Amino acid sequence: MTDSTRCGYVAIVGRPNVGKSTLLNHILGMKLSITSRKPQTTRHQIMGVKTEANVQAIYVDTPGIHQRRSTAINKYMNRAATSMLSNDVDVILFVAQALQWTEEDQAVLDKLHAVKTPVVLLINKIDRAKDKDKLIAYTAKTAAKYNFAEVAPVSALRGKGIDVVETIVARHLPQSEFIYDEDQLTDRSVRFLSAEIIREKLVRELGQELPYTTTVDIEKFEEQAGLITIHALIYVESNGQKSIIIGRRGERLKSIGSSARRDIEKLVDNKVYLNLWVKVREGWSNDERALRGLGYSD
Ligand SMILES: Nc1nc2c(ncn2[C@@H]2O[C@H](COP(=O)(O)OP(=O)(O)OP(=O)(O)O)[C@@H](O)[C@H]2O)c(=O)[nH]1
Ligand SMILES: [Mg+2]
Repeated sequence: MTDSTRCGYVAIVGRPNVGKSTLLNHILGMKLSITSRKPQTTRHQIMGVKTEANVQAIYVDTPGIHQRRSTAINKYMNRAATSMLSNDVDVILFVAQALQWTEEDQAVLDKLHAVKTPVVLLINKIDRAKDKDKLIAYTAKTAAKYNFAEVAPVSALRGKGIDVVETIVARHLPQSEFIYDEDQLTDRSVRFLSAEIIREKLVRELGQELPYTTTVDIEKFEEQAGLITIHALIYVESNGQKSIIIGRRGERLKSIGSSARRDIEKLVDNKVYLNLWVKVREGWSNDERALRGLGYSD
């Protein structure tokens, strides 16, 4: 068994919004990590295991490494991502976006200079790059910025080039017994994933600034007679934010609730009753203690 199987850890890193979580979901063939058009959607490390034939790849999606704010939650997110660079991983997937190179991309790349792990450059969103000559030039220029082990153009959204990524990953995994059971997909609980789904709907529904000041805490998660009852608290930092989320006659909260419920039902394959409350907790996102109580602890 040990000489024929390969198993190891794969970190997915990059600046916010380049498509890291979309990539993980496509590889796993399920929606595990939440995604949105807004940067800084992922806040925690999310582990997803893909076992196929004699290869088990343990992917870890990370928050986009950024330099925008220095509040406690932003520091937590950057720590959650950069700790994967010093951890014992077997290969790092560095994701960049086709035809875009920003200071934030450069800052992530600078951190990679300190690691010895092989780094694979993935140029994502190639479906958006209509000018192929420009894409080729961009790829060559980006590939020359670092001693990458390999380079692959992909579209995480359309599933292009993902099989190539998996082949590259397998090549970098050591011969080892599987660490997880073959049918295990993640180490995250359904409770955690449900809170994430609610947060995804919030991020998708709300304006640019508000998602940073909201978080979701599951108060009750109970299964009884074929029904899962979930009571979730949405924390915000002011009354103004609370009324934005609730919306006119409660309509926004209702629509957030029903789309979250539908996704949670798919995840748990069960009927779900979801109850959402919005609560003001001033300054939670810049308060280390409050953050720990809300599940932001490393
Ligand atoms: N056109 C196109 N859009 C993509 C592709 N991959 C991701 N996206 C979109 O890019 C946006 C960001 O995707 P995410 O997967 O949330 O990005 P992320 O890197 O995980 O972002 P953070 O968690 O904020 O760091 C979403 O709107 C995705 O649908 C792609 O291959 N093509
Ligand atoms: Mg993400």
